This record gives sequence, structure tokens and C-alpha cells, in this order.
Amino acid sequence: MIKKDLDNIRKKLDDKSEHVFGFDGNSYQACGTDTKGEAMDWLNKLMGDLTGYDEPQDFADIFISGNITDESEVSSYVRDLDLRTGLASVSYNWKGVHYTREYFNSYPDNVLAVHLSADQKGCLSFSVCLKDCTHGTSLLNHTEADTIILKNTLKSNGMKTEAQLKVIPEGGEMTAETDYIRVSHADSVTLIFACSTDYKMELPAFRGEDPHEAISQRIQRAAAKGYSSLKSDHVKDHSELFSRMELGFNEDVPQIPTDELLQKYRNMIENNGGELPTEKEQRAIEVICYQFGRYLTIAGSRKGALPTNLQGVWGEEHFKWGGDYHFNINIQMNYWPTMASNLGECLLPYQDYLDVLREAGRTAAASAFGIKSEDGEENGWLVGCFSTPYMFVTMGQKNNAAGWNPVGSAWALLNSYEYYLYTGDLEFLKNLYPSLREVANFWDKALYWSEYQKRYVSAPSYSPENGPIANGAAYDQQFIWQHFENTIQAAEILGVDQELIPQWKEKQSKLDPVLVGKDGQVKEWFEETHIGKAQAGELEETDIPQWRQSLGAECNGEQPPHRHLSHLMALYPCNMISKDAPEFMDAAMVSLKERGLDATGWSKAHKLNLWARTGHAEEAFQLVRSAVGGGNSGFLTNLFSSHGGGENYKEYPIFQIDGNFGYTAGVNEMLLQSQLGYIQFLPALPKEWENGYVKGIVARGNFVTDMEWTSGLADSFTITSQNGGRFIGEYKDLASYKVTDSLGNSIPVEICSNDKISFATQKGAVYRMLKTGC
Ligand code: FUC
Repeated sequence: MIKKDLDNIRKKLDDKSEHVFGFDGNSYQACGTDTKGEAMDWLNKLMGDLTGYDEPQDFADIFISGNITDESEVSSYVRDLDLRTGLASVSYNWKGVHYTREYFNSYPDNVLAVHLSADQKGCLSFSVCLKDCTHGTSLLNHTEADTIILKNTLKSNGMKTEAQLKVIPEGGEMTAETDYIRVSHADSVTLIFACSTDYKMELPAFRGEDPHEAISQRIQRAAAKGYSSLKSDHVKDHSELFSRMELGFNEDVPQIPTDELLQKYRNMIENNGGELPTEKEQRAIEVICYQFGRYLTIAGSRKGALPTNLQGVWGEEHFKWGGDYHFNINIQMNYWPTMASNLGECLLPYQDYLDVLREAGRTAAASAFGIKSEDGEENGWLVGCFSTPYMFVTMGQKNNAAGWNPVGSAWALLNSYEYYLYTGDLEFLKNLYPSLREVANFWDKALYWSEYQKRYVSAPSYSPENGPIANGAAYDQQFIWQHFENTIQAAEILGVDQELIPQWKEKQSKLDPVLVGKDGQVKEWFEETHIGKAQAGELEETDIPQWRQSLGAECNGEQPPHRHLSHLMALYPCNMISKDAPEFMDAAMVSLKERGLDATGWSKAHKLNLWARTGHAEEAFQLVRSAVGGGNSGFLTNLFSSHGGGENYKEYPIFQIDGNFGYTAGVNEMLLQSQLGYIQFLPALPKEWENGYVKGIVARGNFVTDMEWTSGLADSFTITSQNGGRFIGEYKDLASYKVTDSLGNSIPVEICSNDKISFATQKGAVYRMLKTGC
């Protein structure tokens, strides 16, 4: 039945006897949610529903109520987050006493610790309670000696939740009431909080042990360890990761609070007459926003936890778009900066999640394409646009074309393969490979030979949230091409499945993933002629139905250029379009220009990465500026990225964390690229960053790189070759740089061109390339 439905819609989309895209252009709205029309009715036959699809919710609040009734009596109030240590603090003066609160979330001890202190003895008096936010069915909130215990059971799926808060005062008295604890006249107080659920990332029930024992033990262990050891272990753990990379553009440490700094930057972007930032202040906030993306990676994505969702782990109250995992760009973008920013292990939760999603995704492959995996078989796994910690098992959701995202799994695995390319970790590759092969085999079977297009196509396909349902949207073609490429490479590295390679190559060679249109643009759809127009068979050229129509973004009745750049995936995050393939690069530039520089927060981040790949530093830098100073469509006052706002997307000023991660990834791409088999140093350095340094940025092949530059020209590059292997690097006049090992001895270098050199490296050795005359 599925196969018949699939065949019918494929043929219909290829039938150009009446309509350019197979269906009457007026008959469908094929974009975003609540999609209607004939094409959608056909697609619905292959799609699932969001039954049981819920969203995350807040767990509990810790309330600390003291004696301050008049805020005006409080002075010198400072709230602070130290990105280097992962310590947050609040301090203030009240009635002649200086109070400090310090907070951190410890990965090694898996607790949240709070320390309250004052500069005089006996000054801490407050009560503390836990407030349930789950609105579950069996609330239990009581104290047991010095500990508050809060338990509940979720209404939606019966999941058990539990939190415990232990109060450890020094000096003074402590009284436990029914559901809160009162502390009087203490010198200092430590609060230790731990929470958990009986969720386990395992099909089919996703249930593990009741969390009570584990939480109690965690709390006891942490209490026995004591605050200062908890803190030093946390700081060690966090700062070991954070300090691996440094970036500076000759800025000074700003002397004003970050919100004021950001406001000055916004004044500059908005040209609103407000106070302007100095050059050094501009550089400072650009760097802070960069490092904030690294901080969020460390704080939000560690082994043993779920990967970051649309709000990371910082969502609150109503989670927009269900706070889920969106696989048509968002979750992948969360992991774009991880490897180059020297935080490789933070990608592992994502991989662990994909390993389980793979099992669930076989059901989606069967129900949408009729490609079944009986017990023990691995015939293909798919994820549509949406998933959750419970693994969504069908493609998308009826009446929402955005859900139809058959390349979700191929794209997701691109991030995973990159982990291997950066680390060279063969064990990781061996574990990953079966999943790569499974998706390659799926597409080997699922591709449809289009007589009309004379190529293999993904059918039906949908270019994320833009235009009509069609056969062979560039987005799908590009990811499938890249997936074959990576899988073939992996099979060759591992020396396996040699008999499968020829057929993968055969399919890959007939995908034509990048097609150039009449305006010189990369075509988003096969039928596209000029930008926004399409033609097929004997039919006349028409407007592309649903082109640019989505999310109600119009401004004065006009739709802005679309926020997705799905036809440019071959430029970033894939690498089929590159400076080494100029005919495609020119087309990519035409398409990039069509999309303009304005966009939602995450889309600006994608554009930043794309422009960085073109080597056009000034356009990339304009995106840096409009992200940092973009307010509702850039960084909010607390530095979280916002989806929309401004003139377009008025109803969408929503915190969405991929904009943060995408920004950090984009800055990495401006400083160093390595996707073409060699390292490009400083490939898109704007004049505003003409003086600076980077330490610890990572290139594929596991070359950890330090760079210093002055007036836009590099003084030196230092690489630590973590894996050994041949180094190939490119930079203006690199052949004239002197190459030495760590003892200062010159080493033999192969000069490939004025700008490109290559040399053999030893595992663990350090090499320096120094501008001659320095
Ligand atoms: C994609 C985007 C939207 C939003 C949502 C979470 O569907 O098109 O702009 O970011 O994900």
C-alpha cells in the first residue's frame, strides 16, 4: 500500500502535462504547519501524526526568602557569570553587610551547589523551599531533617520526578517545617540540589529505575565532600574544557556590565543616537558572544545526558516549537561549533541519542517508504523534522509539510562523521559505520529514477519550509550525495563493504545535486528557472507556488527572502561547493545575495557560516554585527539568541539556542577551515579583526592550531599534530614562512604553491610556521 502511494505521488510530481510541479499551483499551501491542498493530501498518506508528542516542562524552583523588604536599601548589586569557571554569583550590600551567593552545576558530582555567605558572622537568615512546576498527579513535598524532598508523577506519561535539596548551615540554627527549612543567624550556608526522573534512553518504554536511591546517594556524597571540594572539582572540570581555546582581537577586558556593552553595540547597529561602543568594546562583545557558545556547549551537552534541544537546557515555561529536536537544521546547528572549538567530547550525547533514534527510525522508514527492517535487519532509519527524548517514529506530522524531511538522518550523521574527521578516532568510526551504511543502503533503494529529470531523485521531497512539494529538491539531493561520499570514505578507511561501494557510487554519480539556474543561482528545485520562477515540459513559466511563504513573516504585504538556505547545504555544512569548484561557488554567491543579510537569529548564523566559506570576510563580518547587535533577531540582553523580531517575524522573538551555536561555528569558519583536505588559515578575516590571536582551534586531522596576526597578516601559525599524519596548509605566501619543529630546527617542506605547503608530522609534535623577517 505504502509503495503504491509512494509511486503515485512520485509519478504525479513528475507529470508535467498540466502543472509545473505536478499539482495545480492554486490548489495547495504546502508550507509550514496547517498545510492544505491536494499535494499535501497525497503526502499525508506517507506521514504520521504527533500523537503523544509532548514538550519539556520546568521541573522545580528553589525559593530563598530573606528579610529584605525594601530593595532600595540594597546597593552594589552585581550578578555575574564567569565563562571560564562556570561559576555564577550574586553579591550586594545590605545594612552594612556584604552578601555573596555563588552557584554552579557540577558535572563530576551531578549536583547543583549554592553557597551563601556574608562578611560578618551570624547574618544569614532565610527560609528555603522547593516549588513543583510539573503539575503532576502525585505531589509529595516534605522535609526529612535537613533535606527537602519533592516528588511527582507526570500526568502525560507517568514519568516519576524527584528533587532533593539539602541545607548545610555553618553557625546559627536550622528548623525544618513541613515543606520548607528555616535558617537563622548562620555564618554561611551550602545548599545541595539534585534531581532526576525514571527516564532511560531505551526503547520501547524509556523507563529505568526509580530515581530516589541515586539522588539520595548523590546528595550524601556531595555533602560529605563539602562545598570547597565540590567547587574545585567543578572548576577544574569546566575550565579544563573552556581554557582549551582562546580568542582575542586586541580588545580590553570591558569595564562595564555586559548588558550595557551589548546595548552600546545595538545603538551602533540601529544608529539610534545612543552611546556608541569603542572599537575595543566592539571586539570584546564579539569575543564574549563567541565564547558564550562554547560555554553553552560545555554546560549543556555532556556525556550521559540528552543532547541540547531548541532551548538547550535553558528553556522555561512554554517551550516554543515544543522545545524538541528539529532535524531540518536546528539540532545539527547545535553541534556545528563543537569540534573546531576543541570540545569534541561534548558531541557524544548527540551521538548516543542518534544511536537510539536509529532503532526508532526504522519504523519511520517502513511507514513512509515501505522499506522494512525485520528483526535483526538494518534496512534504513529516518527521522523527519521532529523528534523528542522519546524518539519520534514516523515521518513528520499530517498536514505539516515541514515534517517531511527524509534526509534528516543523513544530515544528522554528517555531524557524527565530522567527529571522526576531527579526532581520527577509529573506534568511534567503527561504531558509527553501521548507521552510515544503513542510511546509504536505504537511499540506494529509496532513490527514484525520474524519467523527466533524467537523474535519481529523492521523491517526494520538500525544501525546508519553502515552496512546493517536489521531486529532487536540491536540499535532499545534496545531503544524499554527501552521505554517499562519507559512507564510501568510511568503508574505504575501515576496509569493509567493498562490494557495496560501486552501487553507492553509481547512485551518487546520478544525483546532480547542484544545478545552476537562468539567473546564475543554485536552483532550489529542478523546475526552477529564474529566481522565484519555474517551468516544465511544454508549460509556460510560472511563479513558484508557496515561494517564500511561511511563518507569516511578511512586512508591508511583502515576504522577505526565505530564512532557510536549503539549496546551499552543499557549501555549508557539506563541502561539494567550494572555492576549488568556482563555477558552483559563483552560483552559490548569487543565491546567497538573493537571501540578503537580514534574517532570524539562527538563519543569520547559517549565513555567517556560508559567507565564511566563500571567503568573503566583509559580508561574514556584517552578519557577525547583525547577530551581536540584532536584539530580537540576534542576541538578547542575556546573550541568548532569538529566533526573530524586527521588521520580519514580528511574532517570533523566541529564544532559540542554535543561533548561539551557529554564531560560534561561523566565527570558527572565518578563522580556520579544513573541509577540503587541507587547512586554510584565516580564510575570511575582516579588517575589524586585523589584529588578534587564537589558541587551540582544531582542524580536521586533529591539528590543534595557534595563530597570531597583525594588520591583517599572520605572524605565525603553530600546530600540534595530535594524530601525526601529513599537514597541508594554505595561507597567502605561506611558502615564504619558516617552518621549524619545537626545538627550532628547520624541517623539510614540500612547496605546493606560493600559498600552499605540506610536510610530514609526528604524533604529538609541535610545528611553527613563522613569517620570515619576524
Ligand atoms: C525550523 C525553522 C523555524 C524555527 C523552527 C524551530 O523549522 O524554520 O524558523 O527555527 O525550526
